[in-house]
Amino acid sequence: MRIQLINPNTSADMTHAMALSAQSIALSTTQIIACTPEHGPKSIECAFDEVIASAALLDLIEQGKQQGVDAHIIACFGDPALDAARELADAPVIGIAEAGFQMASLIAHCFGVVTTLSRTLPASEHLLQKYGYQHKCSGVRATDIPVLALENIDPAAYLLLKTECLAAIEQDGAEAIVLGCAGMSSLVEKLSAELPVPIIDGVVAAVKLAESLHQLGLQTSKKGQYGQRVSKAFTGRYAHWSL
Ligand code: 2AL
Repeated sequence: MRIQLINPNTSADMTHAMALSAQSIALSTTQIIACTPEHGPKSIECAFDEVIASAALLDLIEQGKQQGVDAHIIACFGDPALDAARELADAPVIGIAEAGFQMASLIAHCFGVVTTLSRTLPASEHLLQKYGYQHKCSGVRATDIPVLALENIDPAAYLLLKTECLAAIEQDGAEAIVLGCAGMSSLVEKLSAELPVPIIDGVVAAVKLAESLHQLGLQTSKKGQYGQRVSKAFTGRYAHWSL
């Protein structure tokens, strides 16, 4: 099986780190094809970043489709352009936030989310609402650690992250924690060893969901919302999307 793992921000170091996590958990028969867009923000931390990153992300989905990959993963916790990517792709497209919520809800009565900047809290809350997981979520907490500071995280920032996870468990009643950034993928083992509840990284959750869907022969439904996009002309720099 070939899984296209897309980091929608332009930080190649972050792509490399999440690819290592993904490959370490994948079946030996699964190949992870990690990609980074050429154009866009170095990290995705607000709605503006997300919209700008989405165009390049969709180009990568199309590239993966041309290469015949068996699944696409959008490895950013805002699940940017997930619905649009599903319109484009035939193979399953999995967002790491939805994957994290799904896995957490199977092993815990309620889960907490611990994410990066406070300003991303409403975005995470909107996703929980959109996917129907609000009733399973004990709360979303921010660490105010910028996404790029997660690479080579310093001890003070790590302590902050662990402290918010503990607060989610002790104060909010979280029975599992979903990590709210793809950049936290490399920290899941250490956090799991140090905290008393399951810690879920959306990147590896997405890999395992992709493998399951592939083994079951399940593809994106092309009836209704994720059907072929509406055919029309696109102009200017988006002319390549004309259908
Ligand atoms: C993210 C993420 O996963 N990648 C990125 O650039 N920003 N998420 C976040 N909560 O800031």
